[in-house]
Amino acid sequence: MAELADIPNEFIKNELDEFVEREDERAELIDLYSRSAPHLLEIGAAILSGRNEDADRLTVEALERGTGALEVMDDGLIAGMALVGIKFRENFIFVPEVLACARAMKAGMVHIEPILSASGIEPLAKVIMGTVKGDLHDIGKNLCIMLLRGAGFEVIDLGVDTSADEFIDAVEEHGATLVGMSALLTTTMPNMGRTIDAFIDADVRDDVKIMVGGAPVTPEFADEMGADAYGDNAVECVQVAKRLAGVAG
Ligand code: B12
Repeated sequence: MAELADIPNEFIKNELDEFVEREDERAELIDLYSRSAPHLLEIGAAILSGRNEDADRLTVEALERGTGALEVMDDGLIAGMALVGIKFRENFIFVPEVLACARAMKAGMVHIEPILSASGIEPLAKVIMGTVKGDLHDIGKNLCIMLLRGAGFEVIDLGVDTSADEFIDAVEEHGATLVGMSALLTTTMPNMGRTIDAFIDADVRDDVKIMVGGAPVTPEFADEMGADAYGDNAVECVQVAKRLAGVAG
């Protein structure tokens, strides 16, 4: 089993040691960070300290030296955000700091997106993606969109705070066959169910397959709301979308 001393970045090591108290989270993060390459942990450290120019530069450098875009995203950008999430939850940092970290993450993601999205092939299916009404979190949704585009889906991004009517209108306007909803707050999760009910009331529920995700969402909750599928992360989102669209892989 990996130990704190195995993490090849002093700043990340100290932050983890100081701020992560839960044993399960400590073990999981120690494992993740000790496996990550030092140049990727530097990206994580830049995100954690909200240094967007460094996140930008280090991401470019990592890609230039041949590290795969997915690895840079998982072991650099998302890995940095994992510690941000814990510090925010435990009230060690507050909204302005989290926004600075999210901005740094976006500065890195700008370089990942075109690589993951590069595919000149006929779209597998059209997907409408949005964060539900009342919810402004979009980092996870945007990651899903990047990977969906990279896998060959055409994605129409409705952004955040999306009403049921906006989802339904977009499906009709674009002739989409898949809908993906994201929610990060327990208070906005029920809006996924309300949106599904609105699809039923508008008599268009059978025209689309609906997938849901976001940190507080569970497969059981997805089932109860009447969604067709749940995905735990961006990679699963693509797998689920392929399954719902009836395409191989
Ligand atoms: C960044 C962040 C913010 C930023 C958002 C910036 C942005 N542009 O998104 C800001 C500062 C604005 C913010 C605001 C708030 N936040 Co906030 N935020 C976070 C934080 C730290 C990280 C979220 C994140 O981006 N995670 C990283 C991404 C990659 O993960 P993800 O979103 O889960 O997405 C992955 C999967 O879930 C999945 N997925 C996501 N969507 C979908 C969709 C489909 C279809 C599929 C298949 C999969 C899928 O794939 C993604 C990629 O792998 C979380 C803490 C946490 N650990 O989650 C709190 C958190 C979500 N926020 C929280 C809170 C309370 C708030 C505020 C209410 C705070 C306040 N007092 O104002 C406001 C709410 C504003 C609003 N109306 O939405 C709470 C929610 C608690 C709860 N149980 O409801 C959390 C959990 C923090 C905590 N207290 O522990 N927040």
